[in-house]
Amino acid sequence: MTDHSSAPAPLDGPGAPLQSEAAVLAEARRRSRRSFIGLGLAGLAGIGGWRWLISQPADEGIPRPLRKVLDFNSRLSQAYFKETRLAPEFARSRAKTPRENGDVGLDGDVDPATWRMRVQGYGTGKTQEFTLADIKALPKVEMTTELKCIEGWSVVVHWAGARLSDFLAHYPLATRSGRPADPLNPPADLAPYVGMLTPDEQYYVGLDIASALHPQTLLCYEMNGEPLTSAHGAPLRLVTPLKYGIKHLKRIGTIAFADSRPKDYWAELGYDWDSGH
Ligand SMILES: Nc1nc2c(c(=O)[nH]1)N[C@H]1C(S)=C(S)[C@@H](COP(=O)(O)O)O[C@H]1N2
Ligand SMILES: [Mo]
Repeated sequence: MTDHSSAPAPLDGPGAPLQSEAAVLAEARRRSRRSFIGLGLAGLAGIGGWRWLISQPADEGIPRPLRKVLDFNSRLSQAYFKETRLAPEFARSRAKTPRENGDVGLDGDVDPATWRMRVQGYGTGKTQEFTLADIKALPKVEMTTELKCIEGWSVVVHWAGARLSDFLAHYPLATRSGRPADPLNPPADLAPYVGMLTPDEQYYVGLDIASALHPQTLLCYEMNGEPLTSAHGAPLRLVTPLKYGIKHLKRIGTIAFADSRPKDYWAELGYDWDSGH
């Protein structure tokens, strides 16, 4: 995956026009040369520019010129994404407890003994239920990585859980054929996207399959050596340190695979769908 001339895997769904990786990176260089990359509102001179902007037709509720910048950022993070690129890891002694941030979908408490994770098979469409013991029976992976929030804070946390890729190798639910998902050799029948929802479906995230199968993407049940508390997502949450905190869905209820981008709570509010960093 070092060949920058080849187009990235079709992460944008069937038929979607995808710029090649080289084209996206060349465009990024061109834009940064012209100090264009942070365009946002700064590139629009004064109030006249703002009037022009808000008079533009809207796309998903966002004026089209801004939507273009968001879409461009999204393609950029896809172009930089490699399954071999790892988020930095830190000494465990640096780990701290993050603030309890975001409680959408976390009303009430969940009993870990009766909780079930429901996974809808891509091929069969049938839902299978898993207990916390099923997740804990998979190899336990520990890592000390940074949780970065779009609000501008970040904190080093020690996480433990099972790799989502190990789960999908063991329970072959992500392929049409029923073959195990292999992150190093993704078959053509692998689902291109994964969606996750809280049990009450109030919070939800979408991930491209490469991010889902990344070795640091965990179905996480421990934070700093202790079982997750309810506010941090007990009994099971997602941790995916190449993405901002908004993608780290707490209290997983349902996982489903999809052919196009699953709905995403913060993308609906205008954030970049990929939210990589
Ligand atoms: N169910 C759910 N998960 C969520 C959120 C939320 O509101 N509801 N907020 C997200 C955001 S914005 C961040 S920064 C992280 C924070 O995780 P923490 O509370 O463990 O620090 O959780 C993410 N997961
Ligand atoms: Mo966040």
